[in-house]
Amino acid sequence: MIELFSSDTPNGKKITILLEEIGCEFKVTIIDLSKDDQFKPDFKKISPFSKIPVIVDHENKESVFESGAILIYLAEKYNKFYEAKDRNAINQWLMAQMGTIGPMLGQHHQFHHYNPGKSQFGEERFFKIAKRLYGELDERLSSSRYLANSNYTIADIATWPWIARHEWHDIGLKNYKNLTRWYLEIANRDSVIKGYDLLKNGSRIPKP
Ligand SMILES: N[C@@H](CCC(=O)N[C@@H](CS)C(=O)NCC(=O)O)C(=O)O
Repeated sequence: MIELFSSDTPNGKKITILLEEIGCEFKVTIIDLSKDDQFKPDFKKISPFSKIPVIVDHENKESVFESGAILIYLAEKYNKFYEAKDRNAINQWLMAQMGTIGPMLGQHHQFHHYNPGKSQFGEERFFKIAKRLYGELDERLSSSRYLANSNYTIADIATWPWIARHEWHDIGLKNYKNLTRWYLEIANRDSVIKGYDLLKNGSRIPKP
């Protein structure tokens, strides 16, 4: 059984979506970031930077932190969405999510969604970067069905929950037709619908 320590955020949803896709037994233990649960000593033992998500694999007692490492661990363990022959391409798109797409859209959330009016520089900078990312993803998806290649992989699973925050981004997802095609195709998967609803409170995927 896999235990996922998480919150209802894009990084958290990556993992519930993959777990639903794999169909393995799992349970979610909520780490309430608003109550600083992430700083509790027991959690810090498995999460050195006090961040969600983390998994514990109760079969072998291994724990894994960092969402990209968790996706790779689960995909390798269950041999799904990470085909050996495609790994070079999948790794590049997965690392682009981890190093660029997530951190930049995360900053856009901070300045544009959570703290508007506090820094004109921050708002403008990250709005511009987020818009550029939409364009770059749209361009990639004009020549490839999914991010890494023609198969749905952990690179898509890592990126999709960030685009699912499109209402916060205020960029107009529907103006990016390839990105919208990819977004909706993934949004219609049963496991994505279930994994998106991490808290099991009926949360529904926002459509463009
Ligand atoms: N690179 C990390 C980022 C994880 C991350 O930023 N988690 C946030 C929530 S999405 C968090 O736990 N923040 C709490 C904190 O930093 O105190 C990953 O992909 O796992």
